[in-house]
Amino acid sequence: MDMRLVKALKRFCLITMCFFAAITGLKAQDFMVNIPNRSQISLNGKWECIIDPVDVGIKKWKSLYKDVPNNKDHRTEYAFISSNTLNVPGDFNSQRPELKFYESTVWYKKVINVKKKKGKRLFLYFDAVNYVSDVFLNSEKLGSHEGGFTPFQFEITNKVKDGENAIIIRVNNRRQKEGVPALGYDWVNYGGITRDVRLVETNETFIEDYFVQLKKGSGKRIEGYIQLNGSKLLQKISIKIPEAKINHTATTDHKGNAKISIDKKLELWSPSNPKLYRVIIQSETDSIEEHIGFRSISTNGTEIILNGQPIFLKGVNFHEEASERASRAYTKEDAKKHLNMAQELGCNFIRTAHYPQNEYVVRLAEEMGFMLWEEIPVFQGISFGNKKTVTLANKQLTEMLRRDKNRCAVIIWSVSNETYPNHTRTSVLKSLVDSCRVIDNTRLVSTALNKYEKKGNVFTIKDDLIEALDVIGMNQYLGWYNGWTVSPEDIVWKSEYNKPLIISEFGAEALYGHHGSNDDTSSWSEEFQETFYRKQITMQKNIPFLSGTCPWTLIDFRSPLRLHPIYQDYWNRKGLLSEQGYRKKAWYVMKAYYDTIK
Ligand code: GCB
Repeated sequence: MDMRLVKALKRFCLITMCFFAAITGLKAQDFMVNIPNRSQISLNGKWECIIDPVDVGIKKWKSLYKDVPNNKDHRTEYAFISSNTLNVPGDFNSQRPELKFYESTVWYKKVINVKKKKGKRLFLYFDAVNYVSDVFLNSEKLGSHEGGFTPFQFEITNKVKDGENAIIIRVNNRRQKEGVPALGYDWVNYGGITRDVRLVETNETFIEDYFVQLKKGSGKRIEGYIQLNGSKLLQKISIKIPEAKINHTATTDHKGNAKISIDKKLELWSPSNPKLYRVIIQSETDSIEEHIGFRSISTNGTEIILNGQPIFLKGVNFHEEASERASRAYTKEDAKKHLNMAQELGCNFIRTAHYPQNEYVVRLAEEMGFMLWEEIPVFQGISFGNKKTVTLANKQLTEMLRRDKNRCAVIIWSVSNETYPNHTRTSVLKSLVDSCRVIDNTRLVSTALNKYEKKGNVFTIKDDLIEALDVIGMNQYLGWYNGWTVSPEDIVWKSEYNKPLIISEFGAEALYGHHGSNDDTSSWSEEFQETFYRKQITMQKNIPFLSGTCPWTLIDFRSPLRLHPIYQDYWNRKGLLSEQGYRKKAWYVMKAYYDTIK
């Protein structure tokens, strides 16, 4: 076994022990994968709500599920009423003007009608809720989940009753010093049940999880596992890929796990040929299917290699925000809009900054042929010295990998964005990199750094974390935050590592339709942004170890940090597109550059 993996395994065991030690109270369970293709009822729609700025309800939740007065003395001051609702999915901030920058508690309630079936199990599955959720069924607390961008589930088979049941959720999006992300970040802290909610039905023993991808470094060996959940754990299982004439069988062990290894020459997925195969996984008690692609990804010195060939990542960043309606994005149509724009720009790569975005984005990107960089919101100001924070970061990472490990489009897992180098931070981030490699060693691991050494015209990349990474991500804002202290054509980038570099962010602000000086940073003009892009491209073309680049960002996005009343008005204006999708001049510069790269 590769020595790097052995070391990673040792460190991983240590973290896992700490992780379990830190778990207290009722937590969400490991969730099932491939949720879109499970038997389910959508719980989307109108949910009753109570806006609770000072968290009064925390002591009263027991009475909340039956809010009808049962005698004359029963006071219903604290109650759900049917006319007070919020849409789910959807952030609460954009649904009412008074909640625009609200960061506290909202209670949600939905009554569901259930008819229990013998031999079936029921789960409440949340695609994501930001940030802390406490989930109740009737008068019982099911558990809690922390983290705003990954799924969680609770089994309710033995708790639900025939007929009406009330699901109640306390959602709190208050920033926390020890949270992930922590206190400061440059996007709106959209709170609420921001993604789909589902009532999922499974068989008594069901296929809970599987990993079906090409083995690292191989173009033709599929390796992975299938995991059952239930009481009949010893079973014969099969994996079929009809188009490739694969019908592989195996037997699960007493823990319900079967390893798989299949040799077959397959048509490989790539941006120019996003080939996906129909994959059917069956056990004696269950069956599930989805479309899966196969590709190999590796590095060779400073190059990124896809299916044996070097590839340049023509990227772009975007937030999970429907800018045109100033809210969190959550539909397939929202995803399509962003991805179409990225395609028109000429991209083959997307950095889904700064957190795992919804499955519509990831699955559609894969179908359209985009390679993806997925990241957890370990963003600046993280309390790396705090155990709870580290556990939480590790948990979010595990959840992101669990959900998306069968998406071949994901070529890079990123463990952080712009963290300040010091011993504690570096050792925590290295441990997160180890976790990635243990769970999934088929992909590249990176992180977005933003520190480099500057001597005259020489900019040197140096960070102790880099030895643990496959790819260096660098956010640099030369020409915007820092000015051009040296002419772009004279800048020499050096790296102490023989690894590929991706410029994971660069950008400057301009208000669409506003014109002015092209060399005055405070002009906020399209001309300034256009010239800035020309200069950046000139500089980037001179970096011999550059393997990809990602403008910040595709489209203007809302941010409470952006206060200029005329040009920003709570919008970060670094988009190549305005919030309504109009192209700024810089868009054409970037597109022309991408069109020259084959
Ligand atoms: C960054 C951050 C990103 C910000 C951006 C900016 O370095 O990673 O989240 O939005 O800069 O516009 O300043």
